[in-house]
Amino acid sequence: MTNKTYFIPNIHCMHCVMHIKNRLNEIEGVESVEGNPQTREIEVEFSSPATEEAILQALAEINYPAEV
Ligand SMILES: [Cu+2]
Repeated sequence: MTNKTYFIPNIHCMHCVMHIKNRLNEIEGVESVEGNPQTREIEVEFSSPATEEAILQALAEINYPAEV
């Protein structure tokens, strides 16, 4: 299990966090997604077959790119 925290500048509110959660939970292997609209951070727990690359790509696709 890998645990990663991403800073996502485009997060403005809980709605943004929910949108991100829904999208990342579609990825097979993503175990949990927690987000904080105040810090604009998303914490993702995942394991195979999910990859960090797939998570970063999904975030970019919905216009919430992570700052890495
Ligand atoms: Cu929002």
